[in-house]
Amino acid sequence: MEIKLKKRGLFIVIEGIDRSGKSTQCQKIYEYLIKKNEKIEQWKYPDRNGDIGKLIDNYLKNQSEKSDQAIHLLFSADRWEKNKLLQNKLESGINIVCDRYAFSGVAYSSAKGLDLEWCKSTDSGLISPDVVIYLDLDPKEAQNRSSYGEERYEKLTFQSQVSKQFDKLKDDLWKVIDSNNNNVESTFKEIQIKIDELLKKREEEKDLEIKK
Ligand code: NYM
Ligand code: MG
Repeated sequence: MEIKLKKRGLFIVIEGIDRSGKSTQCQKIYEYLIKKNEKIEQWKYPDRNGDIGKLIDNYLKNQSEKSDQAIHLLFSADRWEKNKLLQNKLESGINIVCDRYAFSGVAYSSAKGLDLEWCKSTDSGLISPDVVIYLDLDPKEAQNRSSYGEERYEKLTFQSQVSKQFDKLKDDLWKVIDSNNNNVESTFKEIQIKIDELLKKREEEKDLEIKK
């Protein structure tokens, strides 16, 4: 009998409007999993260091113009470029915590008026996350946070529209966390519960695999 251990890493995606605290929570998750002796990497989209990411970075900093469709496709291409690598990492047991993913792609582009289904279609077939942790923040509250307004998209009316589009994407995979209180620790506590649950589930699946 061949014993095949199912040891796929968890793919944890963090989503939210700008300034909702995603990067801080990604770092907290990273540190938490390191403490648990898990293999873990932090990823972020857009990947501003890559070839495609550089084009996106220029656009976000208002140093270049692109049509809404073209920039949507670039964001999507940025994810496709790393999809195989992501798959390999997960299959080798590395957990990935990712700051934004295709949900941002759909929410931001459709907030401009592009067709929601078209926006979704360009990411169709990418690896699905195990959970989408959505940091829910009132766009008015986001305005008061540091560095707000430096990049394209960081305007109240647009962020409110993005928030409405995110609402349309929520499903059973999502864990929505109210982060209006701006309390890093209490927000993380809720995330931790979800992560513990996923780790436990994965262990149980592994046990099942061994018994088969
Ligand atoms: N963004 C991000 C998109 O419009 N589409 C996407 O697919 C992704 C991943 O880029 N305002 C937007 C959301 C942000 C901006 O992200 C850059 P960040 O996390 O602020 O660096
Ligand atoms: Mg931002």
